[in-house]
Amino acid sequence: MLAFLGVAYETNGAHKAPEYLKISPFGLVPAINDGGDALTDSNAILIYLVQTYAKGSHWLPTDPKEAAELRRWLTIAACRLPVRLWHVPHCRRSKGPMT
Ligand SMILES: N[C@@H](CCC(=O)N[C@@H](CS)C(=O)NCC(=O)O)C(=O)O
Repeated sequence: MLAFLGVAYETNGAHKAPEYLKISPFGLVPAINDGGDALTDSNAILIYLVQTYAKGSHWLPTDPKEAAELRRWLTIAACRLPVRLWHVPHCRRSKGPMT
């Protein structure tokens, strides 16, 4: 999303490192630190990025039906896909499906 929006960013692959755990206490990705403001969880991050860097763009529709469609796919990605992927052996995580 950052690349789509043309926002410069740096990545840090050490998601269990003490510095990263200050931003993301559960040690999960994604998490961002935007000018000192830390934020975790993909859906929250996606909406924050669009509202901050692309306000009024097509990425976050205001039409109720289009907004509902967006929320539907965000929900599917966050809730249904991880549970479905749990049944695919090579996608299985040691801690169980994401909830
Ligand atoms: N609800 C969180 C889920 C975050 C999550 O489970 N991330 C996984 C990767 S998709 C992770 O960090 N796995 C590394 C680990 O468990 O150590 C979100 O949507 O951001």
